[in-house]
Amino acid sequence: MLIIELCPSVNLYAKAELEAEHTSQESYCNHLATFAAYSVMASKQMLVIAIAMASIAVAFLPGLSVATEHVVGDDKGWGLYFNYTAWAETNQFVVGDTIVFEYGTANHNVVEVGGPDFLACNQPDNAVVWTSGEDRLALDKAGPRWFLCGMDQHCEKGMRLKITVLETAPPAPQPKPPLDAPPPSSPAGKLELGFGDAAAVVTALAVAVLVL
Ligand SMILES: [Cu+2]
Repeated sequence: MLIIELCPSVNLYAKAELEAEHTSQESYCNHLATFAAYSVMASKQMLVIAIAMASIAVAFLPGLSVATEHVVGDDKGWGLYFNYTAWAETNQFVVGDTIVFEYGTANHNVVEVGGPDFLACNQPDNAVVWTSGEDRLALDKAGPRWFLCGMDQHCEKGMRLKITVLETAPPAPQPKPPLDAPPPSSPAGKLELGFGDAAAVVTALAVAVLVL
């Protein structure tokens, strides 16, 4: 009981264990000091591993692509009085993405057409038509695709959408270097440098943590 009262920060399980093993306060304190040292060492090792894993994930992040689901017209959905040309410009469509048309089925549908029919708001007899009100279309190949609403004069009123599907997502724009900066290295060199930097950061952090 005396030991428990002396060291209130030790958890109950540890207290019971220590009380069973140690009869003197000196013995107990030595044990506690060893225990604390091991704990600190273990937590440092865990931290180093966590930092290394996070750094590796960040280094490889630009190479990973995540499929995006584009809701056409965002919260406005597929309807009249919306600028789908402007909407398409704010989205980047990549093979593997999905576009979703959401609309009331009483008033609208989705018709996929070719370029000339798109321009003329013409719906050919063999055109593919979607009518579910929540049509999910997989963007499975690169290139342009054209969609319009086949009801009434909705296409003429702006209910048409052209998108261009890219094979792969273009690299994220890099911040402009200052004017007196040296010219950028080749793409291959850049890639090596990027990975080297990540490795250097991991090493530096690991050393810093171990020194602490
Ligand atoms: Cu319509």
